[in-house]
Amino acid sequence: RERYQSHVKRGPFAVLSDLDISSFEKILPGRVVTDRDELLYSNTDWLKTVRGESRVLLKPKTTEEVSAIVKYCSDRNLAINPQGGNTGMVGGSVPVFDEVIISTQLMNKVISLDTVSGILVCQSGCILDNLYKHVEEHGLTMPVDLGARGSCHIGGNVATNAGGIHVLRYGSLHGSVLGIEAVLPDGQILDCLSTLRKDNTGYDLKQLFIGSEGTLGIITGVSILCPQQPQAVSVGYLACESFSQILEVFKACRAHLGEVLSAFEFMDSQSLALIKENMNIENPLPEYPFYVLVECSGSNGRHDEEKLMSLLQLVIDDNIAVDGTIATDLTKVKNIWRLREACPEALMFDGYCYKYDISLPLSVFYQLVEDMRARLKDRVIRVVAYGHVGDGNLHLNITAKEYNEETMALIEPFIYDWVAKYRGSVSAEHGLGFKKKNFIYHSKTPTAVALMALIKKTVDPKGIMNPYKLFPDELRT
Ligand code: FAD
Ligand code: 2HG
Ligand code: ZN
Repeated sequence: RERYQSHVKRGPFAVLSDLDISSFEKILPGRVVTDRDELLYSNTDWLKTVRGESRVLLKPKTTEEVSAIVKYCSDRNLAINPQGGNTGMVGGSVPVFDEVIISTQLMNKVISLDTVSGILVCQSGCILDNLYKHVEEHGLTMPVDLGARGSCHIGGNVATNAGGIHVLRYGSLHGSVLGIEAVLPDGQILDCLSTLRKDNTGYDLKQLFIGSEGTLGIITGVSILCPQQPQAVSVGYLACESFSQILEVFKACRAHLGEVLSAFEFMDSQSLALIKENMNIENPLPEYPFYVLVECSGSNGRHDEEKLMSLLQLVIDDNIAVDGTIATDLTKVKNIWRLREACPEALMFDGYCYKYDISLPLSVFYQLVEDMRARLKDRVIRVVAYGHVGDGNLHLNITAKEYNEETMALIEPFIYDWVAKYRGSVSAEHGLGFKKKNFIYHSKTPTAVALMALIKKTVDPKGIMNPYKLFPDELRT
């Protein structure tokens, strides 16, 4: 806490009183949490790197209840922290000081599913994995998928514009979310919960909420277009000698797998060492510098499998991959995905993790990792890189026994300057939250940031909605 408390000042908000607690009790009988243990969990982020000190956690069940508590907070000038599954990676999901936590965990109802159009309407607190199970019963799937699927909420996914493993196939949530219902910072309900594919009646307000990280209001309902569930999924796991070979494999996959290509992920050898050392997960292939995971899914399993087999043969014959294996049955497919999805958790066992989620042109993608290794030498335990290479999204993680000021000074702002030099993004998919907000200018122009601040000021003039997040310190309202 001390590390950042000295840099951030508490805003001019009211301090929670006993009267506030009893007023919340009247609106949400039995759903006002002041228990220390439960609060500690909601005050601490998944990575265990930031912690707030909120004294109350509210669990509404309906949009009207959210509206009533937000209106109360607005009238009292109490700051609010919207919270979904608390799996966010940039410190956005937990309070910085004593903000009132409003959790969507009891807003977990599916409202409707149109099985002809594939349009799902649900409350924002539905856990992503539960939505998968629900729509799969009707031959559909979700257009977003990520390792945190068992805990994250669809509202949190939308609020962060979560990317994940299937952006390559289904695009981002900006395309698949059709409507949003949100409670604005003064308690008004904004009903944009459209189920229309086409609606050009003025500004598309829902887009503002996608990726707004809880700063414009609390998303209470989501309408989302679900694709057809693939009949079969097969996965190829290949080894390469160099990063440029990975790019060649990607090119080959795009050319030869076409419409059945659904994910293209990479890991370097340090990632494989990480999961072996910290979670005892074995690499099924011998040691090589790089690995790629290619997923195919479509309506004809045998056809996809044949395509993947011939792709594997082609990349080996052309010397752009050195080894590989294919999995078609569910357990093997899951085991291969486990190699990639275990990485975030495995990092935690080292101690402290300096986490970076960046977009870069593929031509310089891995160069940053090498520059970082050369810069940090043996100051750290490891520098590992994996990510959604098919989307140009690198996850660069540096671990050490504990946080160190001098190490940090070697990493930042060097890494962000490097990214800005190549016109990359300092946050590809995790958002800015609390941890990255002061680097926004590395990826956005002053004019763009000023317009964002103007929108924030208009929607949330008191600045109560997730303060200290997304905007750089000097622009905080
Ligand atoms: P939270 O963590 O609770 O909140 C995240 C942000 O959204 C906060 O700013 C919060 O205030 C805001 N928020 C939450 N709910 C609402 C709401 N209803 N209304 C308004 N604001 C709200 N992210 C990716 O993009 N791609 C990945 O591949 C990916 N993989 C992950 C793997 C693991 C193991 C973990 C732990 C995380 C991963 N993440 C990934 C990060 C994280 O899961 C996503 O950002 C996720 O979408 C957050 O959802 P959540 O419900 O946990 O939201
Ligand atoms: C993933 O793709 C997540 O696994 C987490 O976005 C990334 O651990 C990370 O840095
Ligand atoms: Zn990711």
